[in-house]
Amino acid sequence: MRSRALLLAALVAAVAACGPSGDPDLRVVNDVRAATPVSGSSQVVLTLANDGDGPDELVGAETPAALGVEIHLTEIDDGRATMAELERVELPAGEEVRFRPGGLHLMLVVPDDTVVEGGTFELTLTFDRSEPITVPVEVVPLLDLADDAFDEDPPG
Ligand SMILES: [Cu+2]
Repeated sequence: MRSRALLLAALVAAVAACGPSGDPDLRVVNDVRAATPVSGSSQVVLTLANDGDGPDELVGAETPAALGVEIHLTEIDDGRATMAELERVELPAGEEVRFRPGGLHLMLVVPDDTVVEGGTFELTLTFDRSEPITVPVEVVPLLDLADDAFDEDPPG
């Protein structure tokens, strides 16, 4: 009976050690830019790469320069653009995820007066598994972000 209990303990330990395999290794690829605000909000453009061998998820973002930061996905429905708010975004191992106008993007809600053309502020990204990443963000005219918008890449 004693060896049976030991075997059971070993099995429980083995199952407990079973999480997602591999470790994520996240990196912000490009300079992060935000658009000058339009009707009380501002879109943030960035690309996140996961160079690791395990998955992660973006679960939130915050900045002292706005009331809040939401993760949005723009969808074209009947020729009309609508935005849905997402709770989290998967960052698969070995892949890059782009946040840009017309697709997946981060949106500053009620940006303050530092979010003006030529201004900069800090943005902190939080993840399910990795440590938070803080990056400087440059504010540029919305049209300067248009090159990135509405391309053929499927979002996420
Ligand atoms: Cu949005």
